[in-house]
Amino acid sequence: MEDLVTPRQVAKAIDVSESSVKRWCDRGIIPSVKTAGGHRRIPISSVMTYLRSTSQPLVSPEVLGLPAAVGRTAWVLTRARDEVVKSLLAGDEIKTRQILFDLWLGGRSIAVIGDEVIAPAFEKIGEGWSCSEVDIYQERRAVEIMLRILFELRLGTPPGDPGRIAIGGTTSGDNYSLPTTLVEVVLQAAGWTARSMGSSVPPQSFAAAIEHTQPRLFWLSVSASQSPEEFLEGLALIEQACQKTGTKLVIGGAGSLPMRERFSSGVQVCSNMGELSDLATRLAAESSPPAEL
Ligand code: B12
Repeated sequence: MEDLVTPRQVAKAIDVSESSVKRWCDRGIIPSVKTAGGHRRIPISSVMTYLRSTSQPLVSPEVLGLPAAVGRTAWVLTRARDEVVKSLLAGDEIKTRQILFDLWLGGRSIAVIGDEVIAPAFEKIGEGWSCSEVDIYQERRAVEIMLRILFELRLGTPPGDPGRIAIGGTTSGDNYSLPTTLVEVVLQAAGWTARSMGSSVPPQSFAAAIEHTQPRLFWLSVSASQSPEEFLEGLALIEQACQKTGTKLVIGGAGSLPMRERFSSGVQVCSNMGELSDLATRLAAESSPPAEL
């Protein structure tokens, strides 16, 4: 997917005149930038925000680098999940992308898509793997496909507030990349500048990242089952760094469940992306300057 597109491309994609698109750009209805030569260029994220807010049909999605059928189907979440399982197991990236973009362009939030389609779809794939109905390569390929689509969805969200930084990832021994990437996209969609540091990062290194970056929020995604003693020892280092920098520490993921009772009161536990998104919105409102009367 291209990051910037021309008014002509947008006009073709939504079947309106180029001059209408240029007028919307000039009025700020579709935020755009100008090249050195004075030509308007539109970030894909602006086009997506416009489409989501107006429900304007996407007539030629391929002009914006999206699969030809995007924007044509209104999905029920449970059916979308079943179709995502099928398309992921078949390695059909185009179909998977189409379903997720349809949901998103249809107004579903990334948090809802994550909680109600992506996580349950992978749960099904995990069940298939544990009873040998799904081959390892199918599971690994499904993760790679989903990561690419999440990055594309992130491109579709406006850049976050540079003063509202969030970083996070998974600690040593936890090789799961999908949940931490999903957290990044959910926070980005809530207006944060969010960057996942990836998976299996030693706690000492996370502490260093927190001190260098001074984020407002730090997240830990815990999927792999961990030795509680080892995890809590690492967590203490991360908490210390968060206390120094005034960073909110958020933990989520199934692997954190057995240890939750032992977290200190400074740790905010979230069960899913919906809760995280609500928390991120609340924190953002606390840090915003008061509205002028
Ligand atoms: C893909 C996968 C892997 C891949 C991951 C690859 C990658 N690059 O990410 C790899 C190959 C690493 C893997 C390895 C293993 N896996 Co595995 N894996 C999965 C699978 C199929 C999907 C996980 C996933 O990405 N889900 C998608 C995400 C988005 O959903 P989610 O994790 O449920 O997250 C949601 C919430 O938990 C929450 N959340 C998660 N993180 C956070 C963070 C924050 C801040 C917040 C707010 C919320 C939040 O929000 C999300 C959306 O609702 C699961 C199946 C399942 N049920 O989850 C098995 C599963 C977790 N794996 C399992 C097992 C057994 C293993 C291995 C031990 C296998 C082995 N013998 O080697 C190893 C352990 C690896 C390790 N120590 O890191 C079991 C765990 C059983 C158990 N109860 O312990 C499962 C459940 C499969 C099964 N049915 O048996 N796995």
